[in-house]
Amino acid sequence: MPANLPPQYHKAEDEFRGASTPGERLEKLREMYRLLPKHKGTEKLQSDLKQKISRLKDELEAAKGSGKKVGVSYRVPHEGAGQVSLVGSPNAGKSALLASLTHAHPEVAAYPFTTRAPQPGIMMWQDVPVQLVDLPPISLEFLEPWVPSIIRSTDAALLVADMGSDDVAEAIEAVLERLAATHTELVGTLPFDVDDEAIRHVKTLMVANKMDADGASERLEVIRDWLGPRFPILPISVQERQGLETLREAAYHLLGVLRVYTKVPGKPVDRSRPFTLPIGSSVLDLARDVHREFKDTLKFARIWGQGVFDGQTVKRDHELHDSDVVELHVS
Ligand SMILES: Nc1nc2c(ncn2[C@@H]2O[C@H](COP(=O)(O)OP(=O)(O)OP(=O)(O)O)[C@@H](O)[C@H]2O)c(=O)[nH]1
Ligand SMILES: [Mg+2]
Repeated sequence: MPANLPPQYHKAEDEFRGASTPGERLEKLREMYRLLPKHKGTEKLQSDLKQKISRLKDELEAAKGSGKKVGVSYRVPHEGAGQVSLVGSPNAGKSALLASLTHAHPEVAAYPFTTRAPQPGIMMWQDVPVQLVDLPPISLEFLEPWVPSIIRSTDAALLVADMGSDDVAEAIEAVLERLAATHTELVGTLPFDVDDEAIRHVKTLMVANKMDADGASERLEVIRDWLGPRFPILPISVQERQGLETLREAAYHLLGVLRVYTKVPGKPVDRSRPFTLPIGSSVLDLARDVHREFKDTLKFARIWGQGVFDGQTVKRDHELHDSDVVELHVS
């Protein structure tokens, strides 16, 4: 890669990587080509870009010609402390849930198969941003081919069930079966040992929505008997705004992370943005996230929080706890 490319080129490239539709990707590739200085040193890049543009154009043409969305694939760049997919049967209230927990404005409708593309939104739990991704529904007859790969690449899932429907059990079974057929297993607890590397286990909370509907409590009993051993189940009603605060917290805990605040020696704590790291992380792991070089230059840390006295000096391998304040001392 030639080093002297203009910053606008790198910006277009970043946008290309973040684009979620083939149309957007094509537009960004064309922009990159336009911005690329045309000289001997960029010849290889010019030809790569031209090839990519022509391949993508073919794909889009083929999709138009057959009237089908051929080659559509979506990627949702991860944001916040973790990404949680909204998975479930048609009409369960996934989009309504996204709309009530984030600032996103997905289409919500009283008929099934409303959502056609992934729609991300940021949900705050206290001061931690968690990314939710609304997805098209899954049923026995219908599964967008790109949906399992998004679910496999997220950190956790909410399995949204429609407690207003008499067919809720069959609908959930269909979701679980269709995903299992793609080696994607929704589970309440991640297995300790995985024999088959092809299988991706996704930590899941079941969200029993529409608890305001007639007959919902009876259906919940049936679902609890069946799936209670497999998933934690949280009853909610998006419509009545019941259980939503509990859900925010539960969704955060699904991620298996802790948050810590950093402090520069002699300065006040930076409470504007917590760092989030996997539970079990050490002071050294935090240092690595704060600055790439800190992993080599970190000498010790001082901590305010659980299991230490205020400002206690700790070593690099000290295990962090939620809400700790950490002052990193580097050489
Ligand atoms: N009674 C009741 N209706 C709800 C509740 N939550 C959502 N709905 C309604 O259920 C219908 C479907 O909601 P959506 O959010 O579009 O459902 P979805 O799961 O995104 O549907 P697809 O995009 O087709 O998969 C809408 O009419 C919502 O208003 C709830 O808690 N109670
Ligand atoms: Mg929807």
